[in-house]
Amino acid sequence: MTSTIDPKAIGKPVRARRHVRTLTGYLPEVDATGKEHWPRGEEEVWQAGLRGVDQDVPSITKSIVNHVQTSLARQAYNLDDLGAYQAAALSVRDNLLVNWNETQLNYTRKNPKRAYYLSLEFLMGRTLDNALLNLGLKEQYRDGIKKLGFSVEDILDKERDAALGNGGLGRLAACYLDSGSSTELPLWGYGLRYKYGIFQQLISPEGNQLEAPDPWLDNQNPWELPRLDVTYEVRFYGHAERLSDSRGVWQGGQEVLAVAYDVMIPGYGTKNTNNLRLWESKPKRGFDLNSFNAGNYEAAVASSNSADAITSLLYVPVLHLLIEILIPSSSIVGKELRLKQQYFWTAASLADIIRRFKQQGKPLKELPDFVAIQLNDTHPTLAIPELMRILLDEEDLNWEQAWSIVTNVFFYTNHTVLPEALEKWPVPLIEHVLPRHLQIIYDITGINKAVAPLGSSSKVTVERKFPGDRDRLARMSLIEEGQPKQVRMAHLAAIGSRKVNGVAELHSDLVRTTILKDFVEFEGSSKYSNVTNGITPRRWLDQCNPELSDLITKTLKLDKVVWLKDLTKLDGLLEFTEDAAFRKEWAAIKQRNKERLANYVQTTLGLTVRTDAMFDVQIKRLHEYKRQTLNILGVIHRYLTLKGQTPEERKKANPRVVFFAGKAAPAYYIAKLTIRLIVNVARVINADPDTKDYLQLYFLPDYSVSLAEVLIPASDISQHISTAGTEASGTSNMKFCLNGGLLLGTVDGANIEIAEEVGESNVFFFGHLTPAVEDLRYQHLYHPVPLEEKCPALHRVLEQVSAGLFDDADIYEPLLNTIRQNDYYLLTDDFDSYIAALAMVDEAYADKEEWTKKSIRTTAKMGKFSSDRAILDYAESFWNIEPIPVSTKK
Ligand code: NBG
Repeated sequence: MTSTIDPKAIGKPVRARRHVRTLTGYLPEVDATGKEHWPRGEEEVWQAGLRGVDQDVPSITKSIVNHVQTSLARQAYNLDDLGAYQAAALSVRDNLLVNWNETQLNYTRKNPKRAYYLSLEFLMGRTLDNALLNLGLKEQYRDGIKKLGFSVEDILDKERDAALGNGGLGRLAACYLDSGSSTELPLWGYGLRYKYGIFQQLISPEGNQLEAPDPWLDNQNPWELPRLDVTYEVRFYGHAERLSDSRGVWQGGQEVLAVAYDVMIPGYGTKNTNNLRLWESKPKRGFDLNSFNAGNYEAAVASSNSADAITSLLYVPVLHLLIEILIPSSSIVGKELRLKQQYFWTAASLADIIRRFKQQGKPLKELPDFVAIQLNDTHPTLAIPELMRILLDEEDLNWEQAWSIVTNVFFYTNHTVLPEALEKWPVPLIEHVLPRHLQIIYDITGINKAVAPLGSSSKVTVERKFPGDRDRLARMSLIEEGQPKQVRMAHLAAIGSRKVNGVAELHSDLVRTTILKDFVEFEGSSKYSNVTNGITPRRWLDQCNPELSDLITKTLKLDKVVWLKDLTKLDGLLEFTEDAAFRKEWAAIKQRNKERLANYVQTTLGLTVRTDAMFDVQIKRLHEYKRQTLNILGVIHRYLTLKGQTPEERKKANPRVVFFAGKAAPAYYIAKLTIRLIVNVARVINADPDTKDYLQLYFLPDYSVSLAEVLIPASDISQHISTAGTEASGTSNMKFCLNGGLLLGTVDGANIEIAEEVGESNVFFFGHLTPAVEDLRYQHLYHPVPLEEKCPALHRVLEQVSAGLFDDADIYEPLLNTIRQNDYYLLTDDFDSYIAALAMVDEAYADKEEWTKKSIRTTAKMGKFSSDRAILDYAESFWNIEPIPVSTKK
């Protein structure tokens, strides 16, 4: 490493980017008459060798058998379900690749503006069933697989979930990719190929959550295509020097390689098949030969270890506060790794995007006409200073040119207003890992002079617009003062983007009026808008609830493709609410889905669930703001009430089975205590002969997309009970409602818009509203009322837990104290209305016919929540891209 700079190299890339041309992006040569030339060899021979998509059962079985024979090197004698899954998957992948190739070639030919979705998480779940649906080959494969002596259900069950995400944010990204392809948009995803997905959750005999790694790639992954020739070098550490006001140079440090893996994303009812490109990190050199020769083996492999580490683990976010309190030492290492992940991924993705753009030979100032990049939360925000660095330091643009390109390319979606979840990075850490980016961040913030970027073309700065308002400047700065100083990523993302949006109406309002209020006042409100989240009805209705899908198709008398691509068609179900025969079929399907879930619980956990009771479900990440604690305390309340009744009185009760599932961040102590409480309450309740006919409780371990696919269609009622103003949107609420489950919730996130669509008489709302929350918190702090006065019912429940009714008398005190003391999430304020809402649910459920009508009305009015609508909204209002259909000829 040296600090000497060769003057000739100033302003030039330190080294030309290594790029080996990829298999995509080639166009045939044309002669003067416009006729295309076959690039090599005899065209007829090539054409005869090219395959299309298999359509008939014999071609499909032939392809599967070929893969058994050659890809797996196995035979009919020694093929098990897993082998059959792999062979079937490989044959499906062949078909996907045919469409993938055609789609990419078509994009290259038409050269449209493209959009890129940068997400650190893609929670894809299983692929095979979805690929078959989207290819329109479900029946053919079912027949073919049967002829080969296997059952399609058993084979589908062999696939492991691709669980490269924590929850809603990652699943949303997966739904958006499905919709991007289905609506034929030129949209690619960029993410990381984690070696381990979200941890596997085990529950110990005491009820503790244990975490085990999820080595999802152990049995090869047929859904990805390694592109070992698509690689980029990514630098960390080293030193940066300024060469002028805006330009600089960054050298030295560590370089690692990013290697591309492509995942095919087929559209539904179209050939369009987009790409999800996931990066894997690799050491640039396998090991350092000098150290090796010197006998220092450990140092020799050290660099290789740290390069590999970048994409090995999916990070599980937890309240920053808690990390620091609970694991002070490990947080430093963890934080640096997470920062490296974010930069590694954004740098590789940008290099790839710029390379593809430059292949067209257009000047960089046209980048915003061809490229839109969506930042999924603040995780990819480093893309903003990274693109500045490329444009300034490598491409010789001046600050105004570069900033104008950047602020027209990026779009930022915010997914939370919880202050503790807003990303901040310590300045010293960024300085250490990304020294040049820190300089650029300081330049963007105007080196404390103003918030409008240094030399910004508009020349309007906060200082000029609000002269002397120093508080405002401090609030808006990208740098938060403190020990240490921190970079506020949400501010950087907002100031560097063309549009900013929240994910539901209420949430977007809160973004505009709280966390980014100053920016709205500075830049105007038109930049700050809303796109309500959506879900793909293919996976979340047709695949997970095939019987309901068939009934809908039959009833609407429409081709399935039509309503699955235009979900507002569900509206047509409304006229059947009064049709008793239809209601009977509708209710019978719900019942069979409940039996399917009971069967799952029986086979996986060995527990017998009664299916003649109401199924009440809360499944989501464990978090205080989502208030699983409120739910379990409500269950205890119900239990105590039942216990206090005579057997005759109990007979009037509405039997209920309550399901929970969800993972807690490994370091999130309070959330883990909630799991423990649920598990131990279940143990007591399910064994109590007095009550077990009226109340059962299950915590289903290892929540996943696949588990959700079994749980959601089986629910009568689901709970979305976050403290008002805390849940940005929620997306499982949409999935339950689409499957005819009713919603019990607070006036929060997308619950509000669901109620607007389905009508308030079809949802069960309770709890305080968002504007009241701050006042209530203030009251808790400064005018606390003893719990026994404020909420005697809740007081009684807490007393019983403290007294050891569910064992572990002292264990739960820290959890109970969060309620007795600050009660930040307002359980004491909402408990009574929650219990009243549960009673209303019981009452409504007693009238089964009326309940089924509500269920039908709910499904019928879910058209708005298709992710097709959402993605088209992004495409039209933000990215300015259009559908580019591949010709429909097969
Ligand atoms: C989550 C919100 C959910 C929302 C999803 C998808 C984060 C940071 N946010 O309410 O908590 O549905 O994003 O937008 O994971």
